[in-house]
Amino acid sequence: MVDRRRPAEEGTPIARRVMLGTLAAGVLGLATAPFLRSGWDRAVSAASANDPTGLTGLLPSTDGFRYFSVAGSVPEKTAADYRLEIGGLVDRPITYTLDELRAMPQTRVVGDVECTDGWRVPGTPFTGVSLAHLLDLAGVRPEGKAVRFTCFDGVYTESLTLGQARRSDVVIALDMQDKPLTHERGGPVRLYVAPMYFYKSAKWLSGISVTEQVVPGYWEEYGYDVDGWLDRAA
Ligand SMILES: Nc1nc2c(c(=O)[nH]1)N[C@H]1C(S)=C(S)[C@@H](COP(=O)(O)O)O[C@H]1N2
Ligand SMILES: [Mo]
Repeated sequence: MVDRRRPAEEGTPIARRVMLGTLAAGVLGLATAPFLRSGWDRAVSAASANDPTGLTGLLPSTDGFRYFSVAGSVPEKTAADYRLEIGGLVDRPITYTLDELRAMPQTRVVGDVECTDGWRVPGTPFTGVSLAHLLDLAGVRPEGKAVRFTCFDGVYTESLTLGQARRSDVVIALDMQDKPLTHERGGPVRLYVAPMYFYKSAKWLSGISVTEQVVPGYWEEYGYDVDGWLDRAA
């Protein structure tokens, strides 16, 4: 089901700009006091986790990332209860545990992270299983032309054409910056599509389904480009 509410964090650009300006003043002060940073990060995480409006998506964290979630609260998944389901137009549907994904060959992709809102974290390493490898194991049927991603937040979805999904810089990431993905960053498993805007990189990934054609994802229902290339000339 597509949730047609317009989430506050990307829906009100003017209010957002004003609030960011206000917050920036406070953050600049903290930047010179490193011992305070972890306290700030904790406060931001706690506020984000409890905020049903999504407005705390506006709060910057000190590593350059901002927390985004179109869902008000997202359950945390551990290695014990995490599952990734692969199905749709494949010969061998399968469900993986986190340990099984960790035991597979790992690919490290270093790319820029860039949100359409303008914030950017250059040269960020993501490590995990190449999506092409998972698709090969499942055996894409001839009529399969695209891939649809679903998330255990119960709301967000994304999509890629099969050609995009098979690129070597698209990874089912378990680590970011060489550390296990935190819940805040979409762990234990998120998609990372290095050549595209970060909205393509679905957090809290729970399902990969091969489809006959591209099914527009959550933001794409609001007009975002299905082909979210960072280089607009591409
Ligand atoms: N499940 C889920 N994935 C998501 C989103 C979301 O709201 N829910 N937001 C997208 C957008 S617009 C961005 S910029 C990044 C933000 O990732 P971050 O919270 O780790 O910074 O996640 C993308 N993937
Ligand atoms: Mo974004």
